[in-house]
Amino acid sequence: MMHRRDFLASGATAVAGAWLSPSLVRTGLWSGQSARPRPTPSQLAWQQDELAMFLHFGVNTFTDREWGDGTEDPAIFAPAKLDARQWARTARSAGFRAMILTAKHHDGFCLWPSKTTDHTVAHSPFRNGQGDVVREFVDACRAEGLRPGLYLSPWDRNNPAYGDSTRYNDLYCAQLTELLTHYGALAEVWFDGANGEGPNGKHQVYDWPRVFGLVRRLQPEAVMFSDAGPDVRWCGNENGSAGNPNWSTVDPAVVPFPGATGPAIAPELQHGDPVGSVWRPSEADTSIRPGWFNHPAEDARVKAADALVELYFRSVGRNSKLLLNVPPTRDGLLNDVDVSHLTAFHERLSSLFASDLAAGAAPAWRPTGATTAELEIDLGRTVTVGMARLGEHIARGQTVSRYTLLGADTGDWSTLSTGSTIGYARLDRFVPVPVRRVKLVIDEAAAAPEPITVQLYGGAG
Ligand code: FUL
Repeated sequence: MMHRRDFLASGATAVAGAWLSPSLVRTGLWSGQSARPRPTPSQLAWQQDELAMFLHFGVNTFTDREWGDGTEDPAIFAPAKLDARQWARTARSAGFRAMILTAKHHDGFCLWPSKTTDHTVAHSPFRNGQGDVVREFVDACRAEGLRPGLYLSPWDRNNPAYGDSTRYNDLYCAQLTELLTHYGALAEVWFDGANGEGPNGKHQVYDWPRVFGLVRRLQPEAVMFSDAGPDVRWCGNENGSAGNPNWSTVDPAVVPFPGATGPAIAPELQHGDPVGSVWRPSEADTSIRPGWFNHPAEDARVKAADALVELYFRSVGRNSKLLLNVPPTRDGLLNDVDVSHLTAFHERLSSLFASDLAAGAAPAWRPTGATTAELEIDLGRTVTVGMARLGEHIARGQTVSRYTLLGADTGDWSTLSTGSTIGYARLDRFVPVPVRRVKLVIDEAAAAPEPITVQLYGGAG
């Protein structure tokens, strides 16, 4: 199996923190506030989802593999109890706002009755060959108030056209057109950079401008995910950890196409670029299980609530969005173990964030220089604080690069936490302390900072 993503992840570890030391202001590279990139309404809505569920499902579910080789017989695809409403109900009740289904993985098997190939559900026993998993998926999403997204693997190990670049690009665009025109509005289209073409002589040159243009034309509201965006970027690893710092701006020239490799890629994906010219926030994807597809042998290795809460802090809590994979079983249902861990995860988050101790207080915002500021909150009473959620008003861009959070009861200020970027959300946990006043100092920013939202919680929980 190819490990391009592991390779990138190791690079990311090595450079973490590289952005922290030099003074961002002293670089003199900052452009004015008005020139800084901002999100489109679709990018903003995407980030506000916070949690999306990924569903890896297909012939691999039946062969117990992670990467099918394309020789699978469609007859093996027989999810007798498939219930997409159960997927969507589980997602919604666990606090997820979007879901993304693998309409086609690297094995080339299409979960919808594509006219472009026979390697589809139409040639499987599922609903006697009359079924359409993509249809059931989007209908279930809409019924439960979730925003649907689709994954269509560019790498296709089944299709004979693969490697005959023009022919396959036509076919890939035809498949994409089916997905973009038959199933209503999609919130996200997911392009995987994985490619293990190997020694069979098939090397495909993708036409990414054409692919991206097609999505933009047919579904202008959908965001496109890939290593290279154009709308949202991979976070650079598959363990769901966003970078720290994590800018939502990037230099588009550094990651020119999905699947590009090289030493500059991993740091750009993990950290973004404070002077990047485009808004391309990071999405952190990982699986609730060791594998992306459901393998019964991994039932005892499903991430429990504690691990999921940590994941939330490493992704959403670092200005990213979490795309958590919860793969359906051969029956076509989410496994009870996965469902119970998601329920416990949701209960933990609900109790941690149940009561904002700063609610109702009137924060005082004071610029202290061109790129520095302070915000002070008088809570009017002493409360024990162990956690903070900070947020920039990202509709107007992202600016903060270094901050200090302080608290005081009756005496002097003491430091509660320090950090680098804030962006959409920054979650800090610290030893719970009694405070009456809280002060957020913006020590450094890429442009004049705007008032920050500060929410305070007891923590521990
Ligand atoms: C990778 C793929 O190779 C995995 O199978 C999975 O789909 C993951 C989300 O992306 O690149």
